[in-house]
Amino acid sequence: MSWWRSLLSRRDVLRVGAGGAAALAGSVALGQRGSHPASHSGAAAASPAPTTSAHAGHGNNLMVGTVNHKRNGFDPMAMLTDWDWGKVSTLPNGQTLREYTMIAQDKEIEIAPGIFFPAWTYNGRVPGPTLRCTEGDRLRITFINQTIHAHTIHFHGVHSAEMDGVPGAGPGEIQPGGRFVYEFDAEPFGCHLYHCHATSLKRHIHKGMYGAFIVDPKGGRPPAREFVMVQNAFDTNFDGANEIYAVNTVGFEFARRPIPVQKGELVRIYLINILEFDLINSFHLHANFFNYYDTGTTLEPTSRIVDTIMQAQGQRGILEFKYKFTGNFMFHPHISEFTELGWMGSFQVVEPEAYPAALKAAGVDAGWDKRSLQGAAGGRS
Ligand SMILES: [Cu+2]
Repeated sequence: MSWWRSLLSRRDVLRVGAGGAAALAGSVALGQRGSHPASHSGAAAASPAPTTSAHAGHGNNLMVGTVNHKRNGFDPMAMLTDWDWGKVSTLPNGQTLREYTMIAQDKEIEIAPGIFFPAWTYNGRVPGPTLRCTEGDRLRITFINQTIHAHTIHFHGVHSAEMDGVPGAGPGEIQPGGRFVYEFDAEPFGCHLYHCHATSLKRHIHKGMYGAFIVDPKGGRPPAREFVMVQNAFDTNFDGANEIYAVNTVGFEFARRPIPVQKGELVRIYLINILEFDLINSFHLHANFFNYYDTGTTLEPTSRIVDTIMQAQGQRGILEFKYKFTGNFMFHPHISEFTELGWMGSFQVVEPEAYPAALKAAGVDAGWDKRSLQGAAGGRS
């Protein structure tokens, strides 16, 4: 496998992943704008059929083939809403205790059709589980290292030095076969991040050891349809630059399967940038403007009515918007190269009566729909 990796440029990787056909993923993806992805076989939403080379160049194919989510053990669409609330109990002082288990595991994952990446993971997935809690909860995270490298978990937030998950503090790096229990109170509320902080830091991050850490304000946020999007990328030939870009790991996944939302409802996105090697990433929404809550630590927007925001490495924020019109609307970074290399998707905005069909087309069920509705009236558990 490795001989060709070293020969390929960033774009060539996608072409080979597309089965060697002339599937110019980026330009075709952009050319697809405005069309209905479910209307052509190569981009069928629920179960995209592998496209033959005869379809290449047709103009509606984002990439040939599809990713085997079952083999990966995770699905980027499911990841939008699969909050991990932990095992919940109450401490003698009345405080809510949430207990999580995080296991470091090595695993080969498919990040674009036919492109496999030897990842280092938390719980066998990239990004790791979306840990979610409420400000003031006591969090107890048991970390078990089942790999052959030393790892840690470093949480963004407020905690003691011993719980910082960096070499030289507390237990430092957790060695192969080792375990440690991180414990601290969740503060402040916001859209945070956790990641491995073992050395070399960039290696542990680009291999996939990170995830979302969402702390809700005590009073919750207004009810909304909520999604977590982790902007990530993969250096497939280990040359210190990324070849595949995505949200929630799989390139073009939300272009192949647009995310269903209803016209007029409040949509809230927890957006996290965990790129390695590239200094910034960005998020641009089509046919709409949004309010932005930088780091999510305020209940008032820090930017209003914007259509593009920029995030440096490790930056996070919350976006809120409503769609006025039905249709298929793209979102992508306003860094065209990243868009062409996989970081592009769309929302399928529908009238309420068309919503069940849109859920079906996206390959999700009523459970996904229920989990996506959060906030003060949402399903906090
Ligand atoms: Cu690590």
